[in-house]
Amino acid sequence: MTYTNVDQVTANTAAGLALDAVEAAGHGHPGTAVALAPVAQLLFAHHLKHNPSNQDWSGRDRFVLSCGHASMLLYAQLHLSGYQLSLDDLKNFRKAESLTPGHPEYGHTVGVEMTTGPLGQGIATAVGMAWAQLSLADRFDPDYENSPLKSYVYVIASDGDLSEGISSEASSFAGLHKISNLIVIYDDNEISIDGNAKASFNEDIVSRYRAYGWHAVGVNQTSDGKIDIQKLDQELVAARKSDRPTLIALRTSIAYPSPNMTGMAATHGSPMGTAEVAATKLALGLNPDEFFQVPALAMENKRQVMNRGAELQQSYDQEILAYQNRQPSLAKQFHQLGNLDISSLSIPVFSLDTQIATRKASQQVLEELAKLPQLVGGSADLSESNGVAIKSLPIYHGVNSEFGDLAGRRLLFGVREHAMAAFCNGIALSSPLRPFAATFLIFSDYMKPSIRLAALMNLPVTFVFSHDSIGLGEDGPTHQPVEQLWSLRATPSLSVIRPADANETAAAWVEILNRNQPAAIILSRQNLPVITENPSVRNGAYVLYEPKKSPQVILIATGSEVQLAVNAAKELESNGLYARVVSAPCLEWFDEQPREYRDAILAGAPKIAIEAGSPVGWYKYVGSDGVVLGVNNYGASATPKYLFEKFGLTTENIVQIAKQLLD
Ligand SMILES: Cc1ncc(C[n+]2csc(CCOP(=O)(O)OP(=O)(O)O)c2C)c(N)n1
Repeated sequence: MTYTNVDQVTANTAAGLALDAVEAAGHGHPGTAVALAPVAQLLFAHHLKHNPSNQDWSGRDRFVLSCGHASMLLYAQLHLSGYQLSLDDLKNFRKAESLTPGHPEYGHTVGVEMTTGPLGQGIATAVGMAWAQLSLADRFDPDYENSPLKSYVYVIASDGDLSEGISSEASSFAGLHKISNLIVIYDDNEISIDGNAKASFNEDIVSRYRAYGWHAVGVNQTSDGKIDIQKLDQELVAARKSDRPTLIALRTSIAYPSPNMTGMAATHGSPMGTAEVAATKLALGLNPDEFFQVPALAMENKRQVMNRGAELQQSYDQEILAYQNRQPSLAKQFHQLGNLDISSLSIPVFSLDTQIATRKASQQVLEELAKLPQLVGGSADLSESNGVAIKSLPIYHGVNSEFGDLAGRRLLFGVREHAMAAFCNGIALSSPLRPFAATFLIFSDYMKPSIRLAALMNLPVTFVFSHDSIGLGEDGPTHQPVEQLWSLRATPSLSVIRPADANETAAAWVEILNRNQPAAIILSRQNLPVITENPSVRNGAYVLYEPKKSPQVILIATGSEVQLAVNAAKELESNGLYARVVSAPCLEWFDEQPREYRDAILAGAPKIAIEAGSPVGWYKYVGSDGVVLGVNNYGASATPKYLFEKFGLTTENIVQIAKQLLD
């Protein structure tokens, strides 16, 4: 048993800090932070491989607090483990500009490995994190079982996390692939906001996880209602030896050891009040009259955890040296993963006037990009359709699979869009790999919460969405995206790129890789003529067709509608009317350009925007006197030709509207 008196006092101190911080803020979530303080202490002091003096140590284990509302659990633990998070930071819990916001924020607070709060995201993202670590060990160290490249991912998840559908998708995937370096502690406290969680969520979690193929065990409380820390400690050791992911269903009581409020849902999301806080502090062996107290033994914990961290990193450094001697060539490749270099690739160039769907062009580009060792990803059971059945990217089949390849880089996600997106976030969070996640654009809605988190954390995940409009045809309105483009464009920090043709598609991929930011590339199902050469996609929008005389009207279009705009401009010109065509593959990149550039392209003439999707956001570009040709309703099961005509997305209609506008 490793849990000492120092641990006990530190855990009690952490619980006291959580109580005081929530009380000082006047709001927050004390119950779980108080109850699970011993669990966090056990992890941070004895199980996690981490070094508080070097939070960026690439060999560290990851800890994900999936139930992000219990943020004080993490903040208190980080402080008491010696991370750069001061007592004053804890005193500013939930205050503006503090390092201790309501929910943990990645990139904002030292030691926070991902932004959590939307329940279920943490556990699903952790599956991707764990896979990335396993996969790197698989690929770059033949002795992967004992490789220093393999680290563990620990998660604390709540009833809410496991109720969310995404946890099922992700856990099923983790079980299938025996992602054995993933260890989830499920806080089985039977409480959620509406009261007893069993009233809404009553399945046998251990059986459920065993059915997924996990190593799943239950740990009961001790007879006096405490968390059985000794048993948990043993189960964590066993988990690391398991050849499967592990779930430990840990029986706890929310707010324990509060004398009057233990087990009460009221402690989930509200301060417990001064009297109960004082009583709970007494039960914790703390001075009820002292706030934010850190006894000497808790300071001793800080020293011990920091020393342990330094030693762990030292021995890791030696293991890495031994690995470099053992596998000099692989080690060199491994270390170079941090430098993404596309300069030696020959990105395909497509000849004018050939016909190719942008999803197919994208696949040709990806065949070349697969030479980048960083490229990993896959589709939610639509690999061929999405253009990501990349022949040069071997499929990952996992450990002990009858199918073989362990070092593969293309994942068959099955029909699990939401988990796929979170999984890719996890890869981007925990490794230098560059993940992509593919499906039909319409099903981006199934992934939206994870796309939002990718954008919020500014992760370089690329979402590949094919079948971009009514142009997909007979599959009908359930499959025809309408509002999805503007929904994605309304997501801050996400670049949405809808290329007009194959060459714009190639240029888009190059720009996506160079930018290292979240992006969605939107691709056509149907063939499109190649109409651009060397397009300025990186500027977001550019003049594709300039009439002989000063333009009287400006046509802005994206994707499959750009060809219609070009044809319309040519026809107008033959009628003595002059139209410029602006291809606008990425409005976010265009908005970043200097004002002079944007004005040079769009100012000075009335504008018509043409896009086979909802018109809502286009008025920003065409102004109130401009016209938007879009799709104002759901499509229908019919040929693309019929549908484009039905919605007025034709050369003839553009010509007519332009004439009306000029009249
Ligand atoms: C996706 C999502 N839905 C709803 C919420 C609001 N919410 C926060 S915590 C919670 C449930 C609390 O129960 P549990 O997960 O068991 O946490 P505990 O009370 O044990 O801390 C809910 C519904 C959320 N954060 N995320």
